[in-house]
Amino acid sequence: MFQLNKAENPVGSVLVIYTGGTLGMVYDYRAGPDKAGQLRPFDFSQVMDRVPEIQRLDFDVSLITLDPIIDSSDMKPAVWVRLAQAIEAHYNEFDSFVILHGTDTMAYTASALSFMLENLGKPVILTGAQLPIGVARTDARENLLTALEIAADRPDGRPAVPEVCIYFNSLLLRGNRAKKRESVHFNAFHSENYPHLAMAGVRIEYNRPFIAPADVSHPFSIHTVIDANVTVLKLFPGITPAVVNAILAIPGLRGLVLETFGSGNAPTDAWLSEALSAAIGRGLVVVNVSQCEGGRVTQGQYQTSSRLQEIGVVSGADMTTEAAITKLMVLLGQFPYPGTVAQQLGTSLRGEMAN
Ligand code: ASN
Repeated sequence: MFQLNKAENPVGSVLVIYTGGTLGMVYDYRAGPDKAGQLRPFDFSQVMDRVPEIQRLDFDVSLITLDPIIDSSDMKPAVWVRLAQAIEAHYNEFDSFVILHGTDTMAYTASALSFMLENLGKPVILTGAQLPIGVARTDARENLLTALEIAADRPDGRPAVPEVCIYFNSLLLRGNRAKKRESVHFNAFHSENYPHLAMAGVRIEYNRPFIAPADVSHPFSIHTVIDANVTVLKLFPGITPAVVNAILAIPGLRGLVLETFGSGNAPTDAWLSEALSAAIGRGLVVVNVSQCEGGRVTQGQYQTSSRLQEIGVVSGADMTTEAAITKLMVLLGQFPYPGTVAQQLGTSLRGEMAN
């Protein structure tokens, strides 16, 4: 562990967990076919020299680095487990946690952690950047400093946001409601179906009615068994039985996120509902989320979705695909029976869906 700031009279303490991502990358000019430079992860203790402002904060900041540091496109459930274990190991030592993460899969990690961390009473804020911290116009410095300030903020002596969140480009979003929507501009994340939890301008303005209170009814604990025998099936006009049947025949498959049209609609072809119904009968858990980012699945609103409801497809309401797939993985790791998984899947566990 590396101490980044030791405040004189610290008002709190934040543990930064560095996983990689563009924020800490450097251009490697030896790589790449045209020698134009390729971005690769870099040792963060040196990157920290780029943010001397950290030493002016009035709370303690420490750093641990996951080994190896990765581009977040290499993220795996095993790393989520290591992150959850790191938070658990240091839970009593620190008031809050900031995870530095690549943007590509940040919404998946934030969603997964929200389900893996049980009875969370402290802020866990993921952030990253679109440009490396060493680049003059970088967004990394603002994202990192504001994420730290929000993590450490304790109005009335209690953490301002005791949730798993993403902070990016002035907005604090609930982690399991966020989606990466932009790969070029700085506004990389949005949350279509849930309001932002805070906006950082001259002051940090919290959207208090939408922030979940700390859940301290039981001691903090973590789920570390993740079952990745899941997949996503995105429907499109013209999808063939061969495609659907091949997916449903994947050996060991236990969960399927079905990305449907509009408010949860699918083609009414008998072969499709028969194939899904047979798979559900064999114990596959199927959850219906919409390809639309806004709005929600309402099974039964149209004829084209009532059959899905009848055969036992779970309505994902307004969940993102990122939330649905990670929730499935965590629930399948916890419960052996498809019925229990399906029941939990259709219930809001961490504010990831409207009930
Ligand atoms: N490929 C990078 C990552 O997700 C993108 C980024 O961080 N902006 O690690």
